[in-house]
Amino acid sequence: MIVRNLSDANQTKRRIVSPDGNWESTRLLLKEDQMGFSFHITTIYEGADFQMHYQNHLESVYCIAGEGEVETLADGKKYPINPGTVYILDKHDKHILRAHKEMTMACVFNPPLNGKETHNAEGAYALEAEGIAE
Ligand code: 9YT
Repeated sequence: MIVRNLSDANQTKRRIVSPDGNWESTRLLLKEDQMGFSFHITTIYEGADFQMHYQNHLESVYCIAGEGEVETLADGKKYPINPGTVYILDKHDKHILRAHKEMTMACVFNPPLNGKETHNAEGAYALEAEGIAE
């Protein structure tokens, strides 16, 4: 069994701060754990408004706290996000995420992240990013 604690993980390389200033994420479970998915607790900072397109990954995002919206670019639909909302990018949907208030999200990625991923110009994560090992 694997047991980890968010406060402890925040003090390690599991915590990644996005260079674009929109979010930070602590990756509690990664590819090296060999579970077939990764699990992250992500903070989207208040006022963040940015586009993503996970061409290489499927992602589920559950809102624990905060308030915002997600917009799918293909059809222009906007969905409010509140605690209890989950959005599931089952079609590698290109989307915009907006945080009206700081949001705390639990995120699952398949395939799992390696650890150091941040978004490329298209808002995707590369499949072969660096891991967190020393
Ligand atoms: C909600 C979302 O997609 N945020 C991007 C960060 C991602 N969850 C990560 O890198 O951990």
